[in-house]
Amino acid sequence: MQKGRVIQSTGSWYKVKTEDKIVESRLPGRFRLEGKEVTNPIAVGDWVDITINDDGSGSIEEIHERENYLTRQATHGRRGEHILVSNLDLAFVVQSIRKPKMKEGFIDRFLVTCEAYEVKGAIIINKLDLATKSDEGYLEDVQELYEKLGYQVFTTTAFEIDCLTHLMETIKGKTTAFVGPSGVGKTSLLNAIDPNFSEKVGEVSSYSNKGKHTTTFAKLIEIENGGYIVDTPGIREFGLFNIEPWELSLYFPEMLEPRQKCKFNTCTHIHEPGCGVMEAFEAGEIDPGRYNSYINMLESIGG
Ligand SMILES: Nc1nc2c(ncn2[C@@H]2O[C@H](COP(=O)(O)OP(=O)(O)O)[C@@H](O)[C@H]2O)c(=O)[nH]1
Ligand SMILES: [Mg+2]
Ligand SMILES: [Zn+2]
Repeated sequence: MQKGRVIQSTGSWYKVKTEDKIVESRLPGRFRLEGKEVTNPIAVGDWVDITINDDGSGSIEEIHERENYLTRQATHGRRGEHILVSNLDLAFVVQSIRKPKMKEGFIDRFLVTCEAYEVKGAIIINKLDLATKSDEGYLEDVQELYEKLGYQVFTTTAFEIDCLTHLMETIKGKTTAFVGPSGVGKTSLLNAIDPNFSEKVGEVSSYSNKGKHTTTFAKLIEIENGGYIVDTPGIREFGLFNIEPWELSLYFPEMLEPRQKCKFNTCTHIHEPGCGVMEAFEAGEIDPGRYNSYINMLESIGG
């Protein structure tokens, strides 16, 4: 038996990277019957044990327990969830200081999703070269706010390699994802991190065109310095899902302590009497922008 990691999947074949090679592997039928809530029993990112067949292909015998995983709702009328990727060490939300302007609501929504899925979240603010004198104070405030909450903040210019040293050290050897709206510089950053990145992504698209629905499966792209970056179309939809209104504040680190003082355990922290979160907000202990994001998210999930 050999241990390996699933780095690509088509739904019937899995590319498993072992210590010394990549083995095209299949999953014995019995696994398919097991997972009831998920549509894919094996996901990209999974650690598995395989045996090697006479023809050199692999058979997946065992799946190691997942540390975490991201899902989205299954498509094509199927019930349950589809696992996009598992065992993610760090997920970055990418924004740019200008062109397009930063959207803190996007950052907060992303971070809440990270908390809900137990994935470590971090922030990249790109296009630092476009920052004006008037942005300086703002950048400092943003950095301080999120770092105090436990999220690393990186400020980058994709075309200045010196700017990227810290980020590159951070992702080395890890499995990471980069999420963000179009135009903020994700592709530029990834190409700076690994000059062959676009080529490696290109492979997956042409591969996907051969089969149906394969684009919904993720791929782990091995980067030059060691580590993997997740490439999946579905990761853009990385959004709130299955979060109940009363639960939302569990995913705001700054609300964890204050919410324990709320009179009602289903408190949504907007109008209820005896609310510890509102008390903390009024005492200036919760950032108004974050509280505003909380209210917007609460409304979007019907709270
Ligand atoms: N000024 C500046 N432009 C950037 C930077 N990073 C990316 N861009 C530009 O922003 C545009 C969008 O970049 P791209 O990497 O395609 O963004 P993506 O949609 O997030 O993948 C392109 O014209 C890039 O050249 C940066 O750090 N500074
Ligand atoms: Mg891009
Ligand atoms: Zn409350």
